[in-house]
Amino acid sequence: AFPSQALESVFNKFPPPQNPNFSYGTAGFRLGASKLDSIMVAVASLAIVRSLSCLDETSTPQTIGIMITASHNPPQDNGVKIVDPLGDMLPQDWEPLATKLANCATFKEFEKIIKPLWTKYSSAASSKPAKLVIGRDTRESGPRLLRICTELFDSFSDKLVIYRNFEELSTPELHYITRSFNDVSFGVPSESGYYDKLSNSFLRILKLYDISPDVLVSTTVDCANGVGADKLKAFLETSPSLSSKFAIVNSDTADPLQLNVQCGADFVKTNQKLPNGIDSDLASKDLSLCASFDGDADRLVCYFCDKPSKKFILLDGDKIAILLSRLISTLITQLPENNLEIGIVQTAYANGASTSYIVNKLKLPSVCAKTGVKHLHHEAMKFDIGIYFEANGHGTVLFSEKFTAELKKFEGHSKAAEVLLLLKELINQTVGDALSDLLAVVASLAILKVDAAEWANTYHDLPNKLSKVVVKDRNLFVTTDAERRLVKPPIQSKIDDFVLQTKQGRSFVRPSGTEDAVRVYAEAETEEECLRLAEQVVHLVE
Ligand code: 16G
Ligand code: ZN
Repeated sequence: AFPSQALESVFNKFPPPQNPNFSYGTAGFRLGASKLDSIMVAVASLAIVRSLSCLDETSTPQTIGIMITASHNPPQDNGVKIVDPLGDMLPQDWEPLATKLANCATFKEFEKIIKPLWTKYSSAASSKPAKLVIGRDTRESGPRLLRICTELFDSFSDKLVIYRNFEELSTPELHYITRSFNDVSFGVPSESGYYDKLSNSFLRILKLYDISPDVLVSTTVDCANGVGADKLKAFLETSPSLSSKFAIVNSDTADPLQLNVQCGADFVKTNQKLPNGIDSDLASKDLSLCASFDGDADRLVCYFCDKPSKKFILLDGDKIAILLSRLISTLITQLPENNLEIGIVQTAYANGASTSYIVNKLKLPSVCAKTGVKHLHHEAMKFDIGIYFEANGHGTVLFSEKFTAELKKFEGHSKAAEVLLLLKELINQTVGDALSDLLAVVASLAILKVDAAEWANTYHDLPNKLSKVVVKDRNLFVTTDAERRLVKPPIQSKIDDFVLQTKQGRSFVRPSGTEDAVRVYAEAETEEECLRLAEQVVHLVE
């Protein structure tokens, strides 16, 4: 039965504001942590309904994940998103429902929406309980927001809801664990299961090439003073042979105000400079590499400083995609035979030089998707091996069932097949994962025998600039063609004119999905031309 009373009492304990106007955006709900209480009730309720609606072959509800995080946002923000049974994001056609529930001002309105769905799905599930897992990053508000969810679940009998509270998790861990609860072949649904899967596959790949962990590049990892620090430490404790190869900086999770401050993947990518805690001497040491995670450890960027000049050199999501593509396409050519289709998915933010490299040098198909992980993920799934990365470092490689079936045929007599199958274990199949991506990068460098400098030289980024323009109403900006062209307002032809006057020029305008602003990207052959193009387009938008 629908637990009307229990739900009402928790709803009223965390009442919504006067005129709620929340929206489930690119990465769920994300805002000032003090405003999230009522949203937690809405999200936890919707997650129950989602679980009841996702039945396995025995008509039992599958496990749904709830992740409380605001990624690279400042410490005082927080957010929450729902993770589907296979570890992917809540489907887009459910997002408006999340928005509607969060914007109910009274329990009456709320019940009117949720009760019919709950009743319908619960009866299809023969009243079996919904199943949930929940986790949070290290933000100060995390435990409080998490307890609103558990308070709601605890107010129902366990005939209605069964949940597992993991407290502190990285975003990719929560995705992995959610999937593992529903798919035993994926892994053991615990943190140690996750660490074992990563270290086993990583060490087995090295072993196939007789690479001892001692000869790997030494990596300094900036963990953004976030959850990644605790998790990387825990991972290294379970893999002692790797612990001397990874040094952790920015690991202060005890002081929540340090999260993402002057450090982390977003800081490094946006400012194109070293984070606190890594100086240019450290960053220019031989046989070494630096890396930054973001606040919830689902994004990775790498970098180093050129030795004589001490110049900062970024290896962003585009470069990571190219490195992994090089390894994977090399392995594919070593297979006895195959008809697997590899593709690379990027967004409009990908540097034009990286896209040219994909198309002209790697001769791989390149697809442009809208910004936001779910869009890239969706496109990548269309390939047998889909490599997707946002320039900001969020990405992964998806290997299809056809891939597994084809390669199993060669097991035992093709090293390349064995390595490819292990890469499927090493690289998180659910979502971008800084730790798993970092291990894949380190393995790729060792196998391809390239160092950071040579990796950086694969191609040279065109000068580019990203500007933020605050406008009256960003909803007036409507894009098409994977956000590369504007439909409204009618300024696209003017942008086209400016681009045509610029050597290797490219520019686009898109409304942000996370902030009340419009973003303008410009790229050109020279720094000077790039700045001019950026200025011209910003001027059109203002
Ligand atoms: C969200 C997205 C991120 C994207 C960013 C763009 C997820 C999990 N996160 O943080 O991938 O790059 O939004 O922000 O999808 P913007 O729309 O404000 O430019
Ligand atoms: Zn993140």
